Amino acid sequence: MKSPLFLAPLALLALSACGEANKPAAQPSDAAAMPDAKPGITVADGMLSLPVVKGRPGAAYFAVTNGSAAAVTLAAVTIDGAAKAEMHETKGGTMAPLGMIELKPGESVRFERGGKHVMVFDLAETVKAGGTAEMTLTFAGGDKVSVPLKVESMSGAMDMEGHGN
Ligand SMILES: [Cu+2]
Repeated sequence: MKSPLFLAPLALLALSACGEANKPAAQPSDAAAMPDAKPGITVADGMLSLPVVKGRPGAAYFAVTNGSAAAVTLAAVTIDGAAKAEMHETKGGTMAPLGMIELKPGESVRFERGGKHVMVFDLAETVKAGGTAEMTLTFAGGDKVSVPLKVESMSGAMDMEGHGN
């Protein structure tokens, strides 16, 4: 005669015993479970260059500096409003995907036109010149750093990343 429903009233009791039971979305443990912002990492000159032709990829540029005492590894880049972002490097007029990038203590890496860059695919209509888009750098181990990118339109002459599309 055991009913599986027997446990349900107990669970409700346990919840309301916590006191302010009216805020189910804000558990204190959620904040503790979030990845910490990577300490000592700074990002400067963040910029998102919109594609000249709608539907083609844009490119993001920034400089990241490891001000911590340990080497860090930049594993991935994501940008709000973009379906996908990839780290690339242009060399001799052609472009190749970049793997993870290690930064030793004190080291900076600059993503810039004609060099390392982040290719940004399928940008949403909401990403407009004059606005901002949030970029998140994810490091090996799961730490993240988010910064706003200044969104700018790219002049045709500067569309030189060599992707041939
Ligand atoms: Cu590229």
